[in-house]
Amino acid sequence: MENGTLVDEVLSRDEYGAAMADYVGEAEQRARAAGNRGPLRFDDSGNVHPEILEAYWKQGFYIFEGVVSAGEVDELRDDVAMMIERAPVRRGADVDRQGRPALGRDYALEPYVMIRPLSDPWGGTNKLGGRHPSKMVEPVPDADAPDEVPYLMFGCCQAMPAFLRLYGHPQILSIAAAINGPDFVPFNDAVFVKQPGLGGSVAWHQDGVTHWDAPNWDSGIHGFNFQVQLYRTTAANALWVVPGTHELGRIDIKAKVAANAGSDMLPDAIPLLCEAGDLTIVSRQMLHGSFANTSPDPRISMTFGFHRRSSVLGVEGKLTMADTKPGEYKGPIYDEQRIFERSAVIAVAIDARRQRFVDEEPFRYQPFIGREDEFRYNDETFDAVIRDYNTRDVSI
Ligand SMILES: O=C(O)CCC(=O)C(=O)O
Repeated sequence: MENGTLVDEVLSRDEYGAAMADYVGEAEQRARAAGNRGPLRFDDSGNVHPEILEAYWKQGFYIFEGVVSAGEVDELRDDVAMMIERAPVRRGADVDRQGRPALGRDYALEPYVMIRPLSDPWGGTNKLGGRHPSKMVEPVPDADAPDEVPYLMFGCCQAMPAFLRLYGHPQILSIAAAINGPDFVPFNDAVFVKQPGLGGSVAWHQDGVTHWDAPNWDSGIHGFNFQVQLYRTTAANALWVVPGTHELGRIDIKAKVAANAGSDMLPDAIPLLCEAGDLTIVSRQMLHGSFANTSPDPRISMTFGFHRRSSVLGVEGKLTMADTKPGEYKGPIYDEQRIFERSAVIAVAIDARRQRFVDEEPFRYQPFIGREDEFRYNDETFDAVIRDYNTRDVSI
């Protein structure tokens, strides 16, 4: 079968894989040519190497190889496996597949987004401010697939001790500081779950919804997202990006797909090919998305983002999961208190990590320097800072 418009076709898992094969093969070559990858390097003063920052700002993404150790990846895999197992059996259910209480029934926010296998829950909807205007191809899952599977899992710092420790990773936080300044502010976090033959697609989109028309708009104003990969990614299951699009302002994605004969296989996109333990950074202004995972390989992406303080302080939150038309949602104003409370998760995460990795030099997070003792990881701070922390996310 030739690559082309597949949106109206009913394709099995195998047929879809075959229809994507040429496109995927060519994109892999483009990905290898794009570079922008390698180990995290520092200059003589201990700052993230300027060549890396230059490469990030030029293309809007970077792949840091081997940032998270194999042992830590194993701990993360165990916690993610637990969270997947404890997912409600379907939307709204109180029990998991084995009839046990599903995880998170006592959380302020539902931690699971459940979807039909291989579906695209957001494309062509008003969800998340309508930022996914075009529907992806939805292949038909195998007959024995469950009715619903986890797509996204939230509340990671509360649900998974290994994730909380990852959130305090000194090298990862040093990249955040190099890009968004030492007083950087957290955005949100989630696990993108792309199980083999089941994982849904994420329609092409740009993340930011707030500052596109701002007089001080620039290519970094909506911040960035990190992803730590727990398994090797392939072109068939990876996150894809269109390099350089973080500099272009708001893109007419519908028109772009229409100009591509209606196909979601955008010609200039590349997959982010990683090994387990690699860390990717992607500007939230990049055009990015992912295809339904019809492949035999899992992708589990621990995803968490950061902003510049100036992009969020005094700014009204405009991003919501709810079904609202662009510009319709009125969120909270992010004042000093809100930002401090959400940032405290980083301070506690740094201490949780210090308690586990005793030989590692902890990251020094500027807004909490001198207040470290108030934010040690213990039962009290778990209740005060971590429990339901994602009700305080800073979403633009
Ligand atoms: O990992 C994916 O497939 C999608 C990630 C994404 O859309 C994001 O991080 O904003």
